[in-house]
Amino acid sequence: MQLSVDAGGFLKREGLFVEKAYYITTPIYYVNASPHIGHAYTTIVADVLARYHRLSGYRVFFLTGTDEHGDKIVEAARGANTTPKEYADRISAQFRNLWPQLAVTNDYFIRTTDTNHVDTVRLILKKVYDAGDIYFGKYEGYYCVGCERFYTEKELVNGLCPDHNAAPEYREESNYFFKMSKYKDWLIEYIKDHPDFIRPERYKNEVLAFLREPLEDLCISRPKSRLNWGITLPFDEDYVTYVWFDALINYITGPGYPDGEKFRVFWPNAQHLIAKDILKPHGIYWPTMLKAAGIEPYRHLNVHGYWIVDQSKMSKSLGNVIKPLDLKDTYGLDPFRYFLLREMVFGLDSSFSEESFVQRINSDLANDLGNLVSRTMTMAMKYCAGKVPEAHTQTEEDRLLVAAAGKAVAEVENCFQELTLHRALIAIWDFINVTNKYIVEQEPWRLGQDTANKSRLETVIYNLLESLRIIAILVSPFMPGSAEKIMDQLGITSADSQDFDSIRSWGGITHGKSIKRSDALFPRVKFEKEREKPEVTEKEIQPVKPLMDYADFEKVDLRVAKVIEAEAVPKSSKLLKLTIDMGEKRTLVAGIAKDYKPEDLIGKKIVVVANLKPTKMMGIESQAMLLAADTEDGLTLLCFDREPVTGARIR
Ligand code: ME8
Repeated sequence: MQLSVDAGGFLKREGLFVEKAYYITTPIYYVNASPHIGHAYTTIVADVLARYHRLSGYRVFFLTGTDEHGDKIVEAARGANTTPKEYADRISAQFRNLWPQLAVTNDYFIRTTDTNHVDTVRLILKKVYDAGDIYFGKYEGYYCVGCERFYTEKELVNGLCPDHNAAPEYREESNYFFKMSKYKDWLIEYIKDHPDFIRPERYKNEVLAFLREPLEDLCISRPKSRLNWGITLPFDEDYVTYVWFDALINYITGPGYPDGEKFRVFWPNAQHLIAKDILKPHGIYWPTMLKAAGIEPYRHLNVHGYWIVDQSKMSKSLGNVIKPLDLKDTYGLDPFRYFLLREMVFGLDSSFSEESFVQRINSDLANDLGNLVSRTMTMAMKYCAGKVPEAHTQTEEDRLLVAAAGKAVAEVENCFQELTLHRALIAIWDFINVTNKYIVEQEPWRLGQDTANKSRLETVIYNLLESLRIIAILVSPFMPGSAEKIMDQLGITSADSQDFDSIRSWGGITHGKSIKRSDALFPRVKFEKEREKPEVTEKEIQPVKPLMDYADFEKVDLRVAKVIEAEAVPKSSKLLKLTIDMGEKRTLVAGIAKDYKPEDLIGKKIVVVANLKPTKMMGIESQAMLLAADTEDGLTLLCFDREPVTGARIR
């Protein structure tokens, strides 16, 4: 697919004009505190959306940044014994430097102290003032500095701001007001005519509920005598504007309002992404401000829920603030991105727990995806000499695999339209599980035992490699690093198609391409608190009881056995099924799935008890028992100092 952008900024595919532009924004974050997991979540969701749209042939503009004016920045700077500007520079840099470390691909980073932004705010203020929608008046009311807005008495809960649980200040002063009330009826009609303007629906309903109450005009200024850390009004030098009338405008400064080429291309498909805390400014103030300034409303307001930690909001005083870099450094970037996207149902609150994070890494990533990649690559290297084999006649089982891939691609695309990103991951994992099952059912290791099965073996391996290609592209917006590692093993380079078009049909991986096997994608991890478990002390080790005669010991037949094949036992998180060679072939079922990956066992020489009566586990007959010892964190297999002979008796 040949994509190009013409001089007008419009996208062309193979010479044909297509206007596929996608503009995604995050809130611009306050610089009164360092970034935490909530900021990381919104920005990573925006990144996943940006990456997906790029892969789907859209021209994308992705904007994030920092919100630097207002009382609370002045307060924070005072607390840190510095000036607001120096303070804002410092914290803004923390945000700016964080994003590349989380693989966030924003196109622009805006600061409300940037001169182009200051100019745009003054331009809009002048426009709205000249149109008669800004007036000077007296105001008295309850003001919450945390929210940087006035509250009506009805909105307060027991006299406190519902968001900050703090008493607002009573303020009385003359200020400038934006005639927001004038646009109330227009906004209600607009929301009703555009049912997905605010989504998910629960937040649209919340905005409509706000609008059923009287809508007051919006106070947009502060006298410089009280606050000068803001943008001077173009029509009164003694006043500044700050926070909402300042901050919201960043969304049009970014792409270059009024006559920037990007503004013209991207604004019609502007997608704002926020959490529910700032629904009112985005759902009410912003569309009415745009209307007053003669600018079309944005396309969608996408609202997500809150990350809750230990059943409460994150706060410095509770000491439960989760820092994104700490998690990334401990568990890796892609697992962190995966967890955030998989765990939160978009629109609802979600509880953060490190324990469930670790569980997801071990089950979804190490077990399901990691094992699939390493088993497939091990077999492809072993049976196909490091090249993508040819696919021959497809069977019914193969057609089911192809159909499952098609279903996953269609579902993922649908989920991206609806923003149900956790469902997109579920759909991808359904396909991963189908592929794992395909391996178990097709038993490539059995096919590999007889050259008569060569063409069937090649077809199975081809299908597995093609499934991996599709999976890699599907997960790439979520876990770009891991997707790249899978593609690297598959020999897919930047010269090959890696977009969503290339996975709409089966067969994109080409026969003859060189492939390679690399280290495990997702090493298993331990939950921090588990790691802190005290060491096994000598006291806890069972004392040895001298009960057995030598003749009894002689009855136990211990042998050296070589692992030929290993696989997970379906529906069991503990058991692995091994095929061993100990002079004769045996099947052995062992509870070591938490400690060893199947592919790491192949070729290992272990110790087994060879003369126990066979027993059945999960329907599989186990014909020997392996020996292992406890370690601080799981089991370790008995092994040898020097290479023993397979089948040798242990004396
Ligand atoms: O409100 N869970 O900035 P802010 C999920 N400057 N997301 C969370 C979160 C949590 N616990 N906590 C914060 C402002 N967020 C204004 C915005 S925009 C024109 C001006 C995320 O630093 C979420 O995106 O308080 C939320 O909307 C935003 O951070 C608030 O960031």
